[in-house]
Amino acid sequence: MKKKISLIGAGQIGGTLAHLISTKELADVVLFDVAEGIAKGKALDIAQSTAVDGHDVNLVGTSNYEDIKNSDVIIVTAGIPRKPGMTRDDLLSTNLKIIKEVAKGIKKTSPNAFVICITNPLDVIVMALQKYSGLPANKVVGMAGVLDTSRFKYFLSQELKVPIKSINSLVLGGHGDTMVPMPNHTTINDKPIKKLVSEEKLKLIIERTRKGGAEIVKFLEKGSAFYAPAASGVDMAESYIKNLKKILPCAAYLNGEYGVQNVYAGVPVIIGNKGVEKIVEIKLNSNEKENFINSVKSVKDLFNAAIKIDSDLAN
Ligand code: A3D
Repeated sequence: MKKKISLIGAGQIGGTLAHLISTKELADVVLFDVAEGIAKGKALDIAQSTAVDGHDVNLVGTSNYEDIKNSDVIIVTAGIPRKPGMTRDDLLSTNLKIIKEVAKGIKKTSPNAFVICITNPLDVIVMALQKYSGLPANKVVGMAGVLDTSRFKYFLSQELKVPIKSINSLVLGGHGDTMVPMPNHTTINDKPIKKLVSEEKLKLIIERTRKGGAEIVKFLEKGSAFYAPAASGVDMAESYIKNLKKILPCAAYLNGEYGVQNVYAGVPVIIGNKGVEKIVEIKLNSNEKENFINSVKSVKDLFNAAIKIDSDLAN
C-alpha cells in the first residue's frame, strides 16, 4: 500500500516538499494549512503537474485534521518564517502557539507517525512538539543538520572546485549561530579537509555556513530559504519510509548521549523504519566538545524562555 505523508503548513517549504515527494513518488501527500485555499490550490497545481511525467501520486489539500489520519510521516512547517533583521529566536512565541495546536492534531489523528519538524526556532520547537504531542521521542525529530551540512558542503565545493559528492561532512549542535561545523570530520575523497584548505579560508566558510540562512533571508526580503530545507526534509522522510538506515545529522532527543540530558540537539542519528534507531556518538576533541556544549546551552536557555511563555512545557 502507498505510504501517506502529511505536510502541516503549505507555505514555501510545504509546497516544495509536496512537489519533491510527488516527483520521487515517495508517498501520497496531504497538504494541510489553516489557509485552506493555499493548501487546496497547491495540491491541485502539483497534482496536475504529475500528469506531465506520469507520476503516480495522490495529492489533497485541506484544513481538516481528519484528512491527515493515519499518516506514516508528518512534516511540520506551520509557523512564521524570518524577515530581514530577525533572528530565529524572535519567532518563538508565535510559533509555540501554532505548534501546540499542530501537536494536538497530530496526537489525535496519527499517534504512530514519524514526525519531522522544520518550524523555527528549530531545536526548541521540536522539543515542544514532542512534549505537547506526547509521541515517543524517537518518532519526533528536527530537520536542521542535513541542511546546515549541505550548506557547508556546497561552500567547500565552490571554494575547492570539487564535486559536492566527493565531500563527506557533518554539522552538529543547535540550528543557530552556535551550530558546530566539524572540519575534523570533513573529508574530500577521503582526504582530511584541513590538508586541502587554509585555516583562514575554512574559518570564513564556517562563518558563512553559520549565517547561511540569514544570507538568503536578506536576498529574499519576504521569507526564508525553502528549496534546500525541503530537500533536506525529504531525505529524512525517505530514510524512514524506505528503511534506508542513513546516518543523518538531526535534532534528536538526548538522554545522556554526548553527556547531555533531556534536550534536543543536532547529532548524527540512524533513521530507519523505527524512527531514530540510534544516536551515533562520534569522538569530539576538547574544542568541539566545548562548542557543542555551548550550543546545547543556548538551546536550553531558549527552552527555559519557552517555559516562561507556556508553563505546560515544564512538565
Ligand atoms: P511560510 O511560507 O510562511 O509557510 C508557513 C505556513 O504555515 C503558512 O502557509 C501558514 O498559513 C501556515 N500556518 C500558520 N499557522 C498554522 C497552523 N496553526 N496550522 C497549520 N498551518 C499554519 O513559511 P516557510 O514555509 O518558508 O517556513 C516555515 C517554517 O520553517 C518557518 O518557521 C521557518 O523559519 C522555518 N525554517 C526552518 C529551517 C530549518 O532549517 C530548521 C529552514 C528554513 C525555514
